[in-house]
Amino acid sequence: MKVIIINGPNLNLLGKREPEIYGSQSFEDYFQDLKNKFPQLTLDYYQSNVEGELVNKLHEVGFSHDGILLNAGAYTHTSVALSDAIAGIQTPVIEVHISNIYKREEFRHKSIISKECIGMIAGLGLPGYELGLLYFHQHLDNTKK
Ligand code: CA2
Repeated sequence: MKVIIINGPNLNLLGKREPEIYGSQSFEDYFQDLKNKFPQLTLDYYQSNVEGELVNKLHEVGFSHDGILLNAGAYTHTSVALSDAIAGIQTPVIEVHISNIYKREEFRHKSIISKECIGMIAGLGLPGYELGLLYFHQHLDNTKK
Protein backbone atom coordinates (compact mmCIF):
# COMPACT_ATOMS: atom_id res chain seq x y z
CA MET A 1 0.00 0.00 0.00
CA LYS A 2 1.51 3.29 -1.17
CA VAL A 3 0.79 6.52 0.70
CA ILE A 4 2.38 9.89 0.05
CA ILE A 5 2.61 12.89 2.36
CA ILE A 6 2.58 16.17 0.46
CA ASN A 7 3.47 19.37 2.30
CA GLY A 8 2.96 22.83 0.87
CA PRO A 9 4.57 26.23 1.32
CA ASN A 10 6.85 27.03 4.26
CA LEU A 11 6.50 23.60 5.84
CA ASN A 12 10.18 23.09 4.99
CA LEU A 13 10.77 25.51 7.90
CA LEU A 14 9.30 23.11 10.47
CA GLY A 15 11.54 22.82 13.50
CA LYS A 16 13.43 25.98 12.57
CA ARG A 17 10.95 28.75 13.49
CA GLU A 18 7.67 29.28 15.37
CA PRO A 19 8.04 26.15 17.58
CA GLU A 20 5.15 27.37 19.78
CA ILE A 21 2.76 26.79 16.84
CA TYR A 22 4.42 24.08 14.76
CA GLY A 23 6.70 22.21 17.22
CA SER A 24 10.45 21.79 17.20
CA GLN A 25 10.98 18.72 15.03
CA SER A 26 11.90 18.92 11.34
CA PHE A 27 9.56 17.07 9.02
CA GLU A 28 12.42 14.98 7.66
CA ASP A 29 13.10 13.63 11.18
CA TYR A 30 9.42 13.04 11.83
CA PHE A 31 9.04 11.28 8.46
CA GLN A 32 11.75 8.83 9.50
CA ASP A 33 9.77 8.13 12.71
CA LEU A 34 6.67 7.47 10.58
CA LYS A 35 8.56 5.06 8.34
CA ASN A 36 9.68 3.15 11.44
CA LYS A 37 6.13 3.07 12.82
CA PHE A 38 4.51 1.91 9.57
CA PRO A 39 6.91 -0.62 7.99
CA GLN A 40 3.94 -2.23 6.22
CA LEU A 41 3.26 0.96 4.20
CA THR A 42 5.34 2.28 1.32
CA LEU A 43 5.69 5.91 2.34
CA ASP A 44 6.73 8.79 0.11
CA TYR A 45 7.23 12.44 1.02
CA TYR A 46 7.16 15.57 -1.15
CA GLN A 47 7.34 19.23 -0.21
CA SER A 48 7.11 22.29 -2.43
CA ASN A 49 6.58 26.00 -1.97
CA VAL A 50 5.23 26.30 -5.52
CA GLU A 51 1.50 25.92 -6.21
CA GLY A 52 1.91 24.48 -9.74
CA GLU A 53 4.44 21.92 -8.51
CA LEU A 54 1.93 20.73 -5.92
CA VAL A 55 -0.72 20.42 -8.66
CA ASN A 56 1.75 18.44 -10.81
CA LYS A 57 2.60 16.11 -7.91
CA LEU A 58 -1.10 15.45 -7.22
CA HIS A 59 -1.58 14.54 -10.90
CA GLU A 60 1.52 12.33 -10.82
CA VAL A 61 0.57 10.31 -7.74
CA GLY A 62 -3.21 10.61 -7.97
CA PHE A 63 -3.62 7.47 -10.08
CA SER A 64 -0.83 5.32 -8.65
CA HIS A 65 -0.84 5.79 -4.87
CA ASP A 66 -3.49 4.44 -2.51
CA GLY A 67 -3.70 7.48 -0.26
CA ILE A 68 -2.51 11.07 0.01
CA LEU A 69 -2.04 13.14 3.17
CA LEU A 70 -1.99 16.78 2.06
CA ASN A 71 -1.00 19.76 4.15
CA ALA A 72 -1.42 22.48 1.56
CA GLY A 73 -0.21 25.17 3.98
CA ALA A 74 -1.51 28.63 3.12
CA TYR A 75 -2.76 27.39 -0.30
CA THR A 76 -5.47 25.64 1.73
CA HIS A 77 -7.19 28.99 2.02
CA THR A 78 -6.64 30.32 -1.50
CA SER A 79 -6.02 27.68 -4.14
CA VAL A 80 -8.82 26.80 -6.54
CA ALA A 81 -6.11 25.06 -8.60
CA LEU A 82 -5.31 22.61 -5.78
CA SER A 83 -9.00 22.02 -5.10
CA ASP A 84 -9.55 21.23 -8.80
CA ALA A 85 -6.52 18.94 -8.84
CA ILE A 86 -7.83 16.92 -5.87
CA ALA A 87 -11.24 16.70 -7.56
CA GLY A 88 -9.58 15.39 -10.73
CA ILE A 89 -7.60 12.50 -9.28
CA GLN A 90 -8.58 9.00 -8.14
CA THR A 91 -6.58 8.64 -4.94
CA PRO A 92 -8.38 9.69 -1.73
CA VAL A 93 -6.90 12.73 0.00
CA ILE A 94 -6.93 13.53 3.72
CA GLU A 95 -6.33 17.21 4.54
CA VAL A 96 -3.90 17.66 7.46
CA HIS A 97 -3.07 20.78 9.47
CA ILE A 98 -0.59 20.88 12.32
CA SER A 99 -2.31 23.81 14.00
CA ASN A 100 -6.02 24.23 14.75
CA ILE A 101 -6.87 26.58 11.90
CA TYR A 102 -10.20 27.46 13.59
CA LYS A 103 -8.40 28.88 16.66
CA ARG A 104 -6.27 31.20 14.52
CA GLU A 105 -6.85 34.24 12.29
CA GLU A 106 -10.20 34.32 10.51
CA PHE A 107 -8.62 33.98 7.05
CA ARG A 108 -7.43 30.49 8.09
CA HIS A 109 -10.95 29.33 9.00
CA LYS A 110 -11.92 28.70 5.40
CA SER A 111 -10.46 25.75 3.51
CA ILE A 112 -11.05 25.70 -0.24
CA ILE A 113 -9.82 22.10 -0.52
CA SER A 114 -11.88 20.42 2.25
CA LYS A 115 -14.86 19.60 0.09
CA GLU A 116 -12.68 17.52 -2.24
CA CYS A 117 -11.03 15.57 0.60
CA ILE A 118 -12.40 12.51 2.39
CA GLY A 119 -11.64 14.10 5.76
CA MET A 120 -9.57 16.60 7.68
CA ILE A 121 -7.27 16.43 10.71
CA ALA A 122 -6.29 19.72 12.36
CA GLY A 123 -4.77 20.97 15.59
CA LEU A 124 -3.08 17.79 16.82
CA GLY A 125 0.47 18.74 15.84
CA LEU A 126 2.65 16.34 13.86
CA PRO A 127 0.78 13.29 15.30
CA GLY A 128 -2.08 14.30 12.98
CA TYR A 129 -0.09 12.78 10.10
CA GLU A 130 0.26 9.53 12.03
CA LEU A 131 -3.52 9.42 12.54
CA GLY A 132 -4.03 9.94 8.81
CA LEU A 133 -1.71 7.03 8.02
CA LEU A 134 -3.49 4.86 10.56
CA TYR A 135 -6.79 5.66 8.88
CA PHE A 136 -5.51 4.73 5.42
CA HIS A 137 -3.92 1.58 6.81
CA GLN A 138 -7.12 0.40 8.48
CA HIS A 139 -9.84 1.71 6.16
CA LEU A 140 -8.38 2.13 2.72
CA ASP A 141 -10.70 -0.36 1.07
CA ASN A 142 -13.65 1.86 1.97
CA THR A 143 -12.07 5.15 0.93
CA LYS A 144 -11.65 4.60 -2.82
CA LYS A 145 -13.19 7.49 -4.68
O1 CA2 B 1 -1.43 24.28 10.58
C1 CA2 B 1 -1.02 23.96 9.46
O2 CA2 B 1 -0.50 22.88 9.21
C2 CA2 B 1 -1.07 25.00 8.32
O3 CA2 B 1 -1.38 24.33 7.13
C3 CA2 B 1 0.34 25.60 8.26
C4 CA2 B 1 0.45 26.75 7.25
C5 CA2 B 1 -0.64 27.77 7.49
O4 CA2 B 1 -0.58 28.77 6.47
C6 CA2 B 1 -2.03 27.16 7.49
O5 CA2 B 1 -2.97 28.16 7.76
C7 CA2 B 1 -2.11 26.08 8.56
C8 CA2 B 1 1.80 27.47 7.40
C9 CA2 B 1 2.99 26.60 7.43
C10 CA2 B 1 4.17 27.41 7.86
O6 CA2 B 1 5.03 26.56 8.54
C11 CA2 B 1 6.04 27.14 9.24
C12 CA2 B 1 6.78 26.30 10.04
C13 CA2 B 1 7.80 26.80 10.79
C14 CA2 B 1 8.12 28.15 10.73
C15 CA2 B 1 7.38 28.99 9.93
C16 CA2 B 1 6.35 28.48 9.17
